[in-house]
Amino acid sequence: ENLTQLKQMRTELTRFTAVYKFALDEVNTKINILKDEFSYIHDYNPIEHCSSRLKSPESILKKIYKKNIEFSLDNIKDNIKDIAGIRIICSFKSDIYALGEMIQKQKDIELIERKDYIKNPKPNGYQSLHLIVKVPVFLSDREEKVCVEIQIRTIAMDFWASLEHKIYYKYDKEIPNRLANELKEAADSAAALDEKMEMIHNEVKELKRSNDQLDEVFDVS
Ligand code: 0O2
Repeated sequence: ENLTQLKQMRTELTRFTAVYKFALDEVNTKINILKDEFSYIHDYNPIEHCSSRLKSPESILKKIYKKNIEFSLDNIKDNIKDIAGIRIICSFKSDIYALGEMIQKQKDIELIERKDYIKNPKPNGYQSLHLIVKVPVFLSDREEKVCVEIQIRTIAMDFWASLEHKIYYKYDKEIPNRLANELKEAADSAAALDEKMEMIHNEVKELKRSNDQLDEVFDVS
């Protein structure tokens, strides 16, 4: 009796984490299709690169503990939305929103939450677009809707967030005020850099367009 129960628990736990891996694979495929389609069909690819990760059991437990939630698979499912996480690094801010829309519009994707930390950066300066979505995963005997967190940001935003993450942990979650201000200033510089690069990109795009038009005129005459 006990052995059967134990076996069942083990199967449940394995299945619990496995579905997040499947969901991650599904969303990764979606992103790769978009990326490949952009490189085959359009002459511009907005995706610089992407990465994905499954939250480790230790991190899940830590988060459950921090949020003061009682341990159960259902509680984990309902409260930890970033067990499966994907990060997409885009070239420009406008690409972030365009890509976010493309993902949201897909029929089998259900948008659960959208946090725009670009329009409303966190007080420390953190910028990113976060989408929490649910995707259907088809198993041998059932279909499960699984949460995936998608973070979309530019290279500059990612540069800042990666280093901030390191510094934050290095200082054991307590940064002196002066450094916090400097960190915020660095985030503002990153945002200014993004704006400048996008402006240059748009101007060159416009130049190319008028050059192409000129070429067309000469071809006709
Ligand atoms: P890790 O190590 O990346 O997994 P939640 O805590 O997720 O239940 P919350 O706080 O409303 O709810 O979620 P939010 O704000 O959308 O943030 C979730 C994730 O965004 C974090 O996951 C980080 O990856 C990233 N993030 C949010 N704020 C910051 C920040 O100030 N600096 C950096 N570098 N990353 C940030 P985890 O689980 O906290 O961390």
